[in-house]
Amino acid sequence: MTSFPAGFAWGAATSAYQIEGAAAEGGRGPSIWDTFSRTPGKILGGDTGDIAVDHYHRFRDDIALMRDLGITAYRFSIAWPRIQPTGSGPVNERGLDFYKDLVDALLEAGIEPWPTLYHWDLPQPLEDAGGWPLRDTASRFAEYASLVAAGLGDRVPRWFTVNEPWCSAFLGYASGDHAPGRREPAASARAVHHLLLGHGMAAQVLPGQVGAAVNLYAVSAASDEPEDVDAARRIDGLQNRLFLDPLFHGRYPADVLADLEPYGLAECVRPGDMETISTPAGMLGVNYYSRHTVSGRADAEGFVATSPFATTSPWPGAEHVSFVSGGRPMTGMGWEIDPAGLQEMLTRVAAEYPAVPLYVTENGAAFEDKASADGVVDDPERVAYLDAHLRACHAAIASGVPLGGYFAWSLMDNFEWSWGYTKRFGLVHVDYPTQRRVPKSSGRWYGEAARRGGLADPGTIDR
Ligand code: IFM
Repeated sequence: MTSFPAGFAWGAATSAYQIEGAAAEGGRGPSIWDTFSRTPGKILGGDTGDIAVDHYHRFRDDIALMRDLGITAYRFSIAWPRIQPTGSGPVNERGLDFYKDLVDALLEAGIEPWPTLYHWDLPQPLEDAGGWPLRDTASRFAEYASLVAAGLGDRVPRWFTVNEPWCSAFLGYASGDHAPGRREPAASARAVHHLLLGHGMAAQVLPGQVGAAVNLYAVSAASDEPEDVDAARRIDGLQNRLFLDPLFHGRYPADVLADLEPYGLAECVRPGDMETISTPAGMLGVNYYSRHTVSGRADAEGFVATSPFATTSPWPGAEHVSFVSGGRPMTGMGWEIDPAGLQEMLTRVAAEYPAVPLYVTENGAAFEDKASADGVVDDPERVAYLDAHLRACHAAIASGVPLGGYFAWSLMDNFEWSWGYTKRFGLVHVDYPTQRRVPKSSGRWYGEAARRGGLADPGTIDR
């Protein structure tokens, strides 16, 4: 057996807007995702998170499902507009109570709660005031964090602040593929700084271990030609170093600052900001899905669909870069499957930003699941994906990387942003009309791995 260290967290992850539903219950205010998903042409099939998978009402069953599978840690997100319906002002007690009940039920089931404060659902009034490009949004986020800390700090030992700030900034404000759907590259550069600042300010008010959860990609140049090497530098800069360097070195990478010069990132930085952003926070969440293979040549052919409706680049200063095939098999999202890239990124982060406890806070795959009439899904491709990526984690740990846990994305099928309900990432199948949940083979496989604390050796029958 390939054994993981004792205490390794075997988790599953979700986020509020993707699963909760109950959009108008418990005093919740509207978020940018409510507005965006109700805008025609933004989401496949006109889907919204209004009902999602109704976790708001079914959370106790979902926790029982996790416990029965063998999952020992649950990463969920707290919806800011449930805690502060307008994004500022006093706490909405009914919203806080929902998360108190959720956390209490998790603890009772022996499952560790790993909340994330911001998984993209900015209260709409804060966007109306300017959104993340506005500096004040970082202060509002810190205020929200202190309300959550006061309400849940007695029972939650670890927190993630912002999830995938690359997506919030660049899909939200440059390409417009995500809420709030703005196509203003200069605003996206300002959003980067204020998301990081918000993280740092929140890290100063949250008790216990705190980290951001960043989406890292391994990046390769399509060839040794200088245009391709430069493309790889730019994409690695925007995707990885733009977030990691400020968090752990207290400075933006000079080459990326230069690339973003026309968009004014440097002008947002005030004295003390970089110290705040690099507040020793205690951990880092790594969300990993794939590798980017990139070319800067004008004749290169390639495309990565960040949304079914993508028209505009989410890469300010690197709009000319093409994303080309690396020749690997792909998931149902068209993302290349590259577990070696996970090992590469974990090893690199541990070397370049030493002594930071790491957690893989998301990893998983959408495939074309076929459910039988009773909702049973046999998904060997997802089992193989999880197995390969967990083995990459194990190899990283064996080489000295301080990796303390892994969270499969996602616990159950859910609202996949601009793809609506057409993409299924779950360990558990959800029949949307009835909301019936049935664990997939991958869910049972993952729960077994969690129970035994390791992976069966290849060739072992593991059912
Ligand atoms: O569903 C998303 C999640 O919200 C953030 N990380 C990537 C997942 C799959 O696209």
